[in-house]
Amino acid sequence: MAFELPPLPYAKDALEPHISANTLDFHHGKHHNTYVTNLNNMLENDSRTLEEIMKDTAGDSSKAGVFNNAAQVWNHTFYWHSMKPGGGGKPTGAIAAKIDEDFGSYDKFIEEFKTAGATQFGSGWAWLVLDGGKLKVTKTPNAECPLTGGATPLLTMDVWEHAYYLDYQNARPKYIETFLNSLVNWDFANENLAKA
Ligand code: MN3
Repeated sequence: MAFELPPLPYAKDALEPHISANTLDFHHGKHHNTYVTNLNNMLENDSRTLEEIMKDTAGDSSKAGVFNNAAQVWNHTFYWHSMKPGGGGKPTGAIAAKIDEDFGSYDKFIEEFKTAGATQFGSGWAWLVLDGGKLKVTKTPNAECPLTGGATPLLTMDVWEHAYYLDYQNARPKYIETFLNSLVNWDFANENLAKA
């Protein structure tokens, strides 16, 4: 079974002006697609799911290539769904109540998420996860994903330079601010929380 590049859940220009069609063209059409191609080149007739491959190979340096490509395929698909046209701002529903409960306030969550994204040195990801029944903000380097450590990802933000360089150059904090104010998809976080 070969893995396939999942289509974006919206049109390529749907996140403009915050994320350009040009960025999504490269990020989805080239970067994400390359991880799919690499993974298929490394695995032949593998019947495992992406999640199974990630859990089987995480932390095994002899399987780093397979892990990195599988996790990058998974993380990017999760990231596309973590944004939506007209997204951003305060959450509603169960996630809103749980944010107040576990972080103290929405503003406190925002502060932690911004800090995680801004302080992830080099390439990586900022996450909102459910871990041991509590919401937490975490960051991971490179391709790493909290699900291999037993947490349930609810939202993610790609902070690799290719996610924002064409639109924001080196201004990662401006991209993070825009992600939170104008893009984040709280419906997706609520769906993930409901399934957890
Ligand atoms: Mn990326």
